[in-house]
Amino acid sequence: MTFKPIHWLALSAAFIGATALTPSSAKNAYRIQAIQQYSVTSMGCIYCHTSPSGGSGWNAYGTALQVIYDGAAKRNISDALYLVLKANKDSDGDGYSDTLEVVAKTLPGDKASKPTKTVKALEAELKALGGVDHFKAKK
Ligand SMILES: [Ca+2]
Repeated sequence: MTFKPIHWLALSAAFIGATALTPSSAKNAYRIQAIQQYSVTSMGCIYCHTSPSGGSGWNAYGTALQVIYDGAAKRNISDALYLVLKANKDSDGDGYSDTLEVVAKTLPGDKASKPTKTVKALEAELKALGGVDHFKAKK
């Protein structure tokens, strides 16, 4: 069996095209990082987006994350995922900070999703984890 150069080039181009980082696989990389860093078992697009299928609409938490990620320093996603929590904001205005929502495994960008525990109880859980630094990327 011999390779004809022209076919080999076409095959290589097809392979490169299939494995190049597409926008959706880049987003999945962000999601995989967030799942690990926030200690959740799964994370839907709705965590950051306004639609369960993702797309260009961002909820309040997704917008806050984007602002940090795209900030002057152009951070990596793991630093941005930590810094957005360290900012100690309540992005969706439901009375629970984004960090406490991550502890409670509710959605920090959706006002309709909020913890059933009290702020005080969640603050105690966060303290037991070692504070917001618990959500820093493990290097
Ligand atoms: Ca919420």
